[in-house]
Amino acid sequence: MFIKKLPLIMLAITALYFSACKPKNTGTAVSGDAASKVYVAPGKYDEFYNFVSGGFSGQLAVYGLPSGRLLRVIPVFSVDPEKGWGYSEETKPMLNTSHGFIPWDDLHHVEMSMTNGVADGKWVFVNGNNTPRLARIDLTTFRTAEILELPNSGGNHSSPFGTENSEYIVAGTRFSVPGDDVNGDVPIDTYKENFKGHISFVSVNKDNGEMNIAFQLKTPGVNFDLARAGKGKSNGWFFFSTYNTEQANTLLEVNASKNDKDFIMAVNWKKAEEYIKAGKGKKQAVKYAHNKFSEETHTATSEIKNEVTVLDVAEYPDIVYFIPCPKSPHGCDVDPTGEYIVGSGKLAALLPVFSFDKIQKAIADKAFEAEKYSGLPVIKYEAALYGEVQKPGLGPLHTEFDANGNAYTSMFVSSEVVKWNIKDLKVIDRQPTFYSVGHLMVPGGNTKKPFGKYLVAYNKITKDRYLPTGPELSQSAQLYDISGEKMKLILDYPTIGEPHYAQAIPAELIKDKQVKIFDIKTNKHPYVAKGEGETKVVREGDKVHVYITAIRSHLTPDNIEGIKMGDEVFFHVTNLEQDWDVPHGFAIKGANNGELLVMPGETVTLKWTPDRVGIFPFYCTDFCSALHQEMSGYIRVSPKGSNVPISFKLGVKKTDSIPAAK
Ligand code: RUQ
Ligand code: CUA
Repeated sequence: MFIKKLPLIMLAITALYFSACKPKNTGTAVSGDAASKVYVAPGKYDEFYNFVSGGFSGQLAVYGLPSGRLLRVIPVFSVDPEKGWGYSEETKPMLNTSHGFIPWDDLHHVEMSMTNGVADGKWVFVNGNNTPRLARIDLTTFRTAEILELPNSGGNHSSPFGTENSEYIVAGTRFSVPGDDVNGDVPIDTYKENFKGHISFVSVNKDNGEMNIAFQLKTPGVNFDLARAGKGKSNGWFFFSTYNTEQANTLLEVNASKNDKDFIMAVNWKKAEEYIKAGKGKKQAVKYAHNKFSEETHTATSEIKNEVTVLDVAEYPDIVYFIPCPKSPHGCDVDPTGEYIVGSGKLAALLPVFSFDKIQKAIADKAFEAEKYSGLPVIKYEAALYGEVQKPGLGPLHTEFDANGNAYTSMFVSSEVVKWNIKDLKVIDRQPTFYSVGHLMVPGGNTKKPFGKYLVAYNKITKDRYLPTGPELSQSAQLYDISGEKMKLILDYPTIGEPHYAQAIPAELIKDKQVKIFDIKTNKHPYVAKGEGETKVVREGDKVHVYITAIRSHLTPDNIEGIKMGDEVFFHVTNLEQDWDVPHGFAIKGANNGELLVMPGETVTLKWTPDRVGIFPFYCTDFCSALHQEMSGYIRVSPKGSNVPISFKLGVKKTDSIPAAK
C-alpha cells in the first residue's frame, strides 16, 4: 500500500535513502575490557574457526575467533597463484563448466554440513552466484573437493542452504530465465510467459560428501533471494524469500518494488521427494559440469552431465504455498526450534515473524487469499503471522539466533545490529555497526543449538576504521560480545573480498582431524615418481614429460637438456617429504602460468611451452630449509630440429638418456 501510492519522485528518495547512512558516533565504541576478550596469547588457539565468504574474490577465508586472525584463504571459484589452484593441470578441471573454463565466480553464502541440525565439521558448501555452481570444501584438507554446475538457473543466490542432516543442499535461482531445454530466443518483455524459476535439490552422500542434483522444482518466474530449511518441527519444509513477484524485466529498482508484499515461498520438500520417488518428475535434457578432486590421484576430473529431473510445482498444488511478506524480503531465517520464520523485508518498517504451526493450520483450513499467485495458493498474511517486531530499524537484511530465545537482525540502512526477543517480539538492544551491515553471524546461529557468545557483523562500507588504501577501502567485520543483556563491540578486523555470509564452528570439532601429509606409497597419480630413482624425462612426440621430485633441498633432476622449440613440457613434481607442513614450490622462468605448491606426498603438474632458445632456471618457491636458495635447476632449450638428445641428471649421477619414444 505504502509505496504503491507514492509518486515516482518519492520512490527515488526512498532508493537514495536505502543506499546507506553513516552512524553518528563512529568513534571508538569499545569498552575497557574488550582487549582481554579478543586477546589470544601467542601460542594459544582461537575458540572458533570462522568461514567467511569472499564475495567477488571467489574465495573463502578462514579466520580464528575471537582474535579475528586470518588463518587461510581457500580458492574456490577463483585461480590462486599462491596455491597453484587453477594453474596446475590437476586443478584446471575444477573450474570447467558447460560454458568452458570459468576461473571466477561470486561467492556469497556458506553452509556447513549438519548432523541432527548441528554443524558436524565435515564439509562447507558455498555458492557461485554468477555462473550457477555449488562447491564443497573438505574440512580435513581445507581444499575445494567438488564443484557442481546448476542447469536451468541464472544467478545462484538463494544458495546453499542445507537440511538437518544435509540430505539436501538447496539452491534457488536469483534470476528466472527460460529453461535450458526450450528456445531462449524470446523477447525479454515476455518474462511473464517464458521465464521460470528453478530450485535445485542437491543430494549429499553421507560418507564422501559427493553432490548430485536429485531433482529440481520448476516454479513461477520470480527472483529467489535467500532461504532456510525448516528444523525440528518444521523439518521437511523449506522457506524461500522472493522478490520481483511483479515479474518485471526492466528498471527493477522501481518496478520490482511496487507490490506492498512479496512472498515467502514455503515448500513441502518431503512431499516433493515423494512425488519424485513415485516417478512424477520429468527428465529434461540439459548440460552441466560435475567436477571432482580425487585425493588418491591428486587430480580433478570434469564430467559433463546431460539430464535432470524436474517437477513442475504448478502440477502438484500441495508442494508450494506463498505467504505474503512485506516489501522485497531478503533474509528468511528459521529460529532454533523451527517454529518461527523471520522475513526481513528490506524496504519494510517492521519485521514479520511467521509461525510454522499457524502455517500448517492455515493450509489445513484453506485460509487462502481469493486470488492465487501463478495458480498457486497464497496463505492469508494474518493466518500465517505470529506477530510483528515494531520499529526494529531500517533496512532489515538477516537474522540469526542465540540459545536463549533471542534474535539478532542486521539493519543495512540504519547501520545497526538489533537484538529482540522471539516470544514477545520486543527490541532488547541495538548497537551501531561501522557501517552498513549486510550479513551477521552468531556461531551456530542458524542451527538447532546456537553457541551464542559472539556475533560478527559483516559490513558493506567501512569508512574511518582502518588506514586508508587508495580509492577502495578495506572491507570489515566487527565482533560483538553477546554473552550479556547488551551487546558489546569488542573488535574490528578487515576481511578479504566482500564479506557476505559466514559460519563458525568450535575449533575442537575439526582441529585434530587435519590431513598432515599424503602417503607417498598410496599416491596414484599417473606421473608420480615415488623416489629419485623413478625420476625421468620422457619425450612423446612434441610433448615432454618431466618426472621430477622435490625434497629438502634439491629437485631431481636439476639439469635437463634436449628440450626443443615447439615442445610442450609437463613438469610433474612429486614432493617426497612425509612431514607436516613441508610443501615445496616450483616455478620456471617465462612460464605464462602460476607456480606450483606441492604438499608432502602429492604430485602436481605445471605445463610450460618454451618461447625461445636458451637456458631457463627453475626453482622451489617455498622457503623450505636453510638451503632453500640452493633448491634450483636449469633446463636447456634448443632450436626446433636440433639433435641435442634428452638427458637429465642430479649431481654426478648422470642418468641415461632416454631416446625419443616415438
Ligand atoms: S546477500 S547482505 Cu548475497 Cu547474502 Cu544479504
Ligand atoms: Cu623446497 Cu624451497
